[in-house]
Amino acid sequence: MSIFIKDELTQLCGRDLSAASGTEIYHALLELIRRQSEKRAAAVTGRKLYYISAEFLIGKLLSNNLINLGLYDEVRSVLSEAGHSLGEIEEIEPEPSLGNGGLGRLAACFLDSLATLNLPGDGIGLRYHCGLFHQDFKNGLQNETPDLWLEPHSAAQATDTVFPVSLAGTTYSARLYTIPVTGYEGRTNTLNLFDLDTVDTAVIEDGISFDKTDIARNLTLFLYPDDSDDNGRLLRIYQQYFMVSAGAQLILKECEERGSNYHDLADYAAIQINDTHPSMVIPELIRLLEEKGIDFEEAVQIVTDTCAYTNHTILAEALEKWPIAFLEKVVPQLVPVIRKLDALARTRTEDPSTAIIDGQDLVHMAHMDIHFSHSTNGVAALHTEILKESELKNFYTLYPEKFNNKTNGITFRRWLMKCNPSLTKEIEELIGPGFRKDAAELEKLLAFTENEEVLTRLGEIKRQNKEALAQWLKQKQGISLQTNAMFSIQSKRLHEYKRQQLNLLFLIHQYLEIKAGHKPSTALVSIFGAKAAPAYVIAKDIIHSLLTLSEVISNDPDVSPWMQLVFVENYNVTAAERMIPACDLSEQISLASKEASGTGNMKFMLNGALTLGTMDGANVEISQAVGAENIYIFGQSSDQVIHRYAKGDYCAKDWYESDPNLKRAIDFLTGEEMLKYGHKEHLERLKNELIHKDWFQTLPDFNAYVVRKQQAMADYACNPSDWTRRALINIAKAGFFSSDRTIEEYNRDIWHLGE
Ligand code: 26Q
Repeated sequence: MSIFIKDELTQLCGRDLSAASGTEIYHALLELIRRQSEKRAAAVTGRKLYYISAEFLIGKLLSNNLINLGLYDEVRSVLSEAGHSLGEIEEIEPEPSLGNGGLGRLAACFLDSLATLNLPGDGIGLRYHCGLFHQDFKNGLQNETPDLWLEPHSAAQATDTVFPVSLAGTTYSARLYTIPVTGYEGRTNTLNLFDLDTVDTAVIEDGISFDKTDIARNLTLFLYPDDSDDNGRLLRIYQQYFMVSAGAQLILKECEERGSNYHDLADYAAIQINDTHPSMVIPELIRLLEEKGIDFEEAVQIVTDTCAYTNHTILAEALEKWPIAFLEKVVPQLVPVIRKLDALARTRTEDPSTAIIDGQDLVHMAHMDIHFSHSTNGVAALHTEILKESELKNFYTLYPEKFNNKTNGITFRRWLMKCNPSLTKEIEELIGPGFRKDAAELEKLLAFTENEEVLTRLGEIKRQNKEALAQWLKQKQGISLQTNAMFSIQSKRLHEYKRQQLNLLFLIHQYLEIKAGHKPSTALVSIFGAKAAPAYVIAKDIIHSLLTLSEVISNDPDVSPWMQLVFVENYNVTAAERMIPACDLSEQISLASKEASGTGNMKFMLNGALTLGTMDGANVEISQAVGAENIYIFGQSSDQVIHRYAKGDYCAKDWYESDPNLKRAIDFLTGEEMLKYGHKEHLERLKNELIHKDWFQTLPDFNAYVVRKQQAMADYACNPSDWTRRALINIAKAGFFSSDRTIEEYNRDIWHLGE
């Protein structure tokens, strides 16, 4: 086989591999992967899934595709014979950061699992020219620059397929681009991304700003354009409709080609709507079916039978509500359909809280989804319960049969096999290769929890992964990590509900304790990775406070041997793959009830970290899986939080004034040590926010967090072998959190693919 791979690569490079440049080899590998994956494209019979999403945070594809196609080891050895390393070639590949965080990464994991399980399921999305902004730190502040990831040799290949899309009365051509999605020893599916030929990066001005009104040139320029003004909000509607209209036309075309007469569309297609960003697919499909001669009532039934909706958040500000005037401007052709759907929904209930168009003429996208799809799911058990019992209670009363839970999962190909090869190899030596396709087999590792040799080797793997992270950070940011310390990592989007500020307050407390002569049980390296939305002021203040504290610590010789605070710049999928295998303590400290699921929590667990977390999202299921002694849970319960909100009497200042440690930590934000390195404006604003608002109840959980984290540090220091034993239990119990399991459940309960 090697010989063929070598010949094919050499031929694709047009020269001897040892003479070829890294870039030439990279381009040859892209083509090799395309050819090999085409061989695994399989015919579709029965129902096919279309996973429609504004985000696909796919990350680098090269190594993952090679692993899935079974070519990784061969390509690596062919390259090394020719004096190249796969790692070096991987560096050349730009990361497609076509998502913000959890929701986009989930879509990417789902595509991997669909193809691995040999299920027919394609993605539909947008080919953004710039993914999520690139972050760097200047003067202790986040600085954003465009992420121009597209290059002529991208994995996304242009096709001749174009669909007309009418935006504000002008017809545009949506061109289809495709990225092959390889499954692990499975079939190849397709990620379909739409774009406009006229989009032009030249309209980008300073940083990431641009003329938001020049639709022909800016439509797909940016993922998630700043929506702090009306033009930004309008642009989101333009993008969303462009995606769903082209997507709906693609779906109808493919189903027709396979024999559908449209009346039977639901036998050919299942459409999963990933949060409300693609919700206009419902009225758009109805409109298109009506154009084909199907009457409104039947079109509504067909679309309801075809579509299903996933909710990813209960934060009120993230639930999309569009002024009908905005829709009138951008998509006037949809407004009559939406009005008819609103009228139809009103015949089913008199409850005004479930209306599609409310008294202020706002269109509630989630409401349209729930009325006119056959399934609504949450993404973790607790989240689904909260939807049913509070956020969407009135809908649950109306349609109890539509509601179901699908606890999120992650693909073990990327989040174990690709990112942690040494752990993967060790696992395979212990329990054989079966876990690669059946994650539940990881439970076999439980046979080794008392085996000291195994525990020693696992400890050694963790140590090496820490060294590897240290090397990478040294080269990337010039930082020297202290590796003989406990590594705690909090990496996720920066948001007040995720409470990076709670971690900040702990670190200040710890700093002050050390200054007061109380040495901790272990040295602690606290690592953060997080991007703040460019217009999110307090989130940026939290970043600034962390960066400033990092300076205070590293410049204080009394403290720096015991503590290090490191902020990884430009956290993305590639960075996550480096950080997660090196983690001891996974920080999942959101305010209970606010994190729908979390998926980072699963990645850390799988790589042998113990979780320090609240009873929120999938942490609840993780704690059930591993047992109370193998996780560090703290803080208020979701019921307590929900009651506190309902009573409306939370007063942060009372907590600040009654707990001297808490007061001391908050006051430190604007003390002389911080002001020496930081900016008063930012530090003061965060301090005031914490004392006078603290919307996400950081203060009531402070004390419990400090106690639990110090307990974890003591356990880590006093009994390293027992720590590793508990890490092994976490790995063994991670099987449930494979996205293969999640996809099997979606298929069993909602999609019924191939039938
Ligand atoms: C809404 C309105 C206007 C503009 C933008 C938005 C918007 C954009 C992105 C709303 C939400 C998002 C992204 C949400 C997200 O990533 N949610 C995460 O989904 C994960 C996968 O289910 C969960 O694990 C996380 O808990 C959840 O936060």
